[in-house]
Amino acid sequence: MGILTRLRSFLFPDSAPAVIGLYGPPNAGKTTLANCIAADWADVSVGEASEVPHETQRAQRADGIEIDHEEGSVTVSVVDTPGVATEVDHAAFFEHGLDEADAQARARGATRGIGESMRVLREEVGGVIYVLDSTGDPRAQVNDMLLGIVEDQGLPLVLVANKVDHDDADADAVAEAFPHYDVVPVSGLTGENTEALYTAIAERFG
Ligand SMILES: Nc1nc2c(ncn2[C@@H]2O[C@H](COP(=O)(O)OP(=O)(O)OP(=O)(O)O)[C@@H](O)[C@H]2O)c(=O)[nH]1
Ligand SMILES: [Mg+2]
Repeated sequence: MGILTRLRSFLFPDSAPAVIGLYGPPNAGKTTLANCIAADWADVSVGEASEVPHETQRAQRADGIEIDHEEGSVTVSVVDTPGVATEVDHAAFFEHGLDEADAQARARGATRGIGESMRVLREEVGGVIYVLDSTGDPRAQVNDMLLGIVEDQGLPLVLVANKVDHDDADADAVAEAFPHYDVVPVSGLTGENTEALYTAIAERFG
């Protein structure tokens, strides 16, 4: 965090850095995108990504992410949250090579994680980046309860159509499914189009 930003936060606590939560279904690429943002601006890592769903089981936060944009700079904290799903079936982990005990443990951790994601949404975040996998059905990936809390709390939201580097990606389908939201197509893996995300972060959360 820059000296001026710190001084401003000290003198004007209301202008304390925004806390942005990355939300979305398991495997949408939240942790990969959080790592991309944190590496671009603070040279830190947020967490481990994995092709096995429900890898993130605790909210993990990076503070002092100072993002430069045309008008100046904005400092935010980024919270990578556990994937939110309506149900967690431990048998789904067998295809990833987990045995019964490991699958049960991962499912328990995933369920706890969903509770933590919701708590953080209610108590800690001031803005949301909702991350969808643009290779899948957009509507099926959105959790109505989560979106309801976002709307009830009046939180600003940016919808990310992630994984646009993938051959099966269809970012237009995400924009068509959610015409009332700002949709930013990106790849957290390759960094493609992240400048547009940084502009959206500055405009919506700055
Ligand atoms: N092609 C492609 N793959 C991606 C991208 N982002 C993430 N992935 C892959 O998608 C899988 C899931 O990534 P994560 O970042 O762990 O996803 P997550 O949303 O944090 O998942 P949970 O923690 O389980 O909720 C991993 O295999 C990543 O390498 C992307 O932009 N493009
Ligand atoms: Mg994760």
